[in-house]
Amino acid sequence: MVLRSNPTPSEPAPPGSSILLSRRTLLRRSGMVAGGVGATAFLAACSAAGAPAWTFPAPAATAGAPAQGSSSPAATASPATNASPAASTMAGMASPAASAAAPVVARDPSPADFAVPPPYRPVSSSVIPFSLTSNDGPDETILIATNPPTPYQSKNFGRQVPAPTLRVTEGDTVRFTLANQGQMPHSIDFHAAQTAWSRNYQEIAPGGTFSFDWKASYPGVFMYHCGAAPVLMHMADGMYGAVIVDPKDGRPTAREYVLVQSEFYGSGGQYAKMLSDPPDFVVFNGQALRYKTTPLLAKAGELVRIFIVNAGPNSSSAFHVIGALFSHYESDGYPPNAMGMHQTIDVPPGSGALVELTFAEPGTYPFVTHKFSDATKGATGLFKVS
Ligand SMILES: [Cu+2]
Repeated sequence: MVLRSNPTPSEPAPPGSSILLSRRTLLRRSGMVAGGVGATAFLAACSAAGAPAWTFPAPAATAGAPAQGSSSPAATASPATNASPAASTMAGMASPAASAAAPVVARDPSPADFAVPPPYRPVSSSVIPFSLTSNDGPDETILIATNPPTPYQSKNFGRQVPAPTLRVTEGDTVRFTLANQGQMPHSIDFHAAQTAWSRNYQEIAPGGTFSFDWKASYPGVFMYHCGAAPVLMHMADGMYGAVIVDPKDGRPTAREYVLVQSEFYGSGGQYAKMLSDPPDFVVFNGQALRYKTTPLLAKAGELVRIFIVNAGPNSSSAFHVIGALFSHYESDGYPPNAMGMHQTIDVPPGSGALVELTFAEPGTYPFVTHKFSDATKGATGLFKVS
């Protein structure tokens, strides 16, 4: 199926360096992240898709032994020059010791229209193909925050974090294929599927390909992720995405968004940091404060539906929209779980939810996890309602 074929309703970022400047300006106004803009980062190039990329000096040789033999820059010994966790990450990436090595390019974690899921369609009489690549290594560096610009060496599906959203309909059969393009084993775990872990969720060696069919028996909003050991690290490094299974008869017409909440620890591959919690950044759709700079759009009076997945790996989401109430809530996005008015919903790690709301009047409405330590670390965005 074609993924994310809808035009995005959020405002497109301006091209070239103005992307960075406008983001910085807006972030300063937001006052949500402390610290200045790192002088060592600069806008380097635009990808084919028009997404901005940032280039950082190469990291120094690693000084420790990161988990799983990863060559993560996380273990560099550069001292932090600033108390902010983001600034220490920058310091780790920007060690002058490695000026002869190739610079690190950090790209936008996910497409600009990621928040807009593909449209509903009726159940298909044929099998739905869904293919992913798994990736790791220095080429998979993403920008998890923009103020200051903060690179993170991800592991990912489809070269993006979060991974592509799969949307199918109750009763569909999915033919899934994983091609491991990484340098370490990866695997898949679809929470929407019912199949033996020992059969279909096993690790695939680098260069390997694996395929299996599964049936979307339950409508809902589900997480999928890599389950390769250590699973905490593969998830925290970015290997997760959302599956939306629509009920057979669809849902009422609404403006729809998908939000995947997740956490980042250090600059990639820092297993001890992931184990000890707390995170340095908590984000929606791969980057801190992404939707403060490019708000999600809506109109007063229209029905808005949000599919939420909390990829964790450690923190629950207390999802809340400031100035609005959810008129409808389904734990796991499962229609029989439907409940009425909620002010804040709990989405545990590894879980999903569906909420619907209607904005009463034009204006700006922040959305957050009401666990405010996490909201302050980047899990804050805006709805701009006309
Ligand atoms: Cu993996």
